[in-house]
Amino acid sequence: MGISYRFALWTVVALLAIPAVAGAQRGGDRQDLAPLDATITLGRSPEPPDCAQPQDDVDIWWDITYSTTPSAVIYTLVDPDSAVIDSTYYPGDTGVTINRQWTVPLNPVIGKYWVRVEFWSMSSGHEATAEVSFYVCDGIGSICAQKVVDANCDGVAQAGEEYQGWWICIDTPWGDTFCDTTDATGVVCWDKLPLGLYTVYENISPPWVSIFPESRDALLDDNNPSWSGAFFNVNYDECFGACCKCDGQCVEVTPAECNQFLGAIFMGLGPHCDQVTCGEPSAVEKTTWGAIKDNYR
Ligand SMILES: [Ca+2]
Repeated sequence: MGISYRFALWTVVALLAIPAVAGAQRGGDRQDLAPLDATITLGRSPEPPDCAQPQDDVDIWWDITYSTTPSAVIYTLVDPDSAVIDSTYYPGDTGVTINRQWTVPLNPVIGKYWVRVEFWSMSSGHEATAEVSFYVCDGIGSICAQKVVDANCDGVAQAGEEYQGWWICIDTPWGDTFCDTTDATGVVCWDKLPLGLYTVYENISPPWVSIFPESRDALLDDNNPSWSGAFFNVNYDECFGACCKCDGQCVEVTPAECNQFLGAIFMGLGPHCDQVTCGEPSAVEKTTWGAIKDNYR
């Protein structure tokens, strides 16, 4: 009696449980079919690496696309010390499209500020967050870099060898990287930079070979707020080739450099030393080569 009663009871519980589980699954299906989370498009001006100075207005705007019922939008502005210096709670859908400003105070904390926008909905709670940064400074400087390529393979930068469309990058004092391409005069500039220490560099990959340093430090301060420098490359495949010197050794140099080696044979553009076999030097050639080397020392 006891056993069959318990069996019957478990059966009832199990039968009751089936619709509950099924219902939960259907509910889960409805969740899966729900539209995607909200999307926040958030912008500000000036955009880094440009910076805003005291009394400048920073424009902040956002637009939120959503398919749920908004419960709130929360705006927060955080300074470089992580202090919240401005915030607004927009109830319901009052904050889904906003244009607002923040004016830099007279003695601001210098550095990188963060704008944070959160979207909350009735059904999903916290749906989306967007963040952007902007720079606040108390003085501006500039960095200009020029790109030159050695088109005539003479190892010297000449007028007309400026190069358009080359990527130059800067790392800012606050750890961000910005890159841009050179214009028709081979120049790229950033004009409204916060003062501080930057790294200015180019990214080189074969066949390009740098003649000037690939990376330079640029310190912008009150006395020297502007920095300029050049980056000079040569195209290895176009300007270098295997050169068999009279001592039987091979070096990869330019034709002009190869000509300095009396009796040397330039193997032309392209071939590398591992692709050519230089002849064995004769005793006379060895002697000659030794004399030439002495002359070049
Ligand atoms: Ca040149």
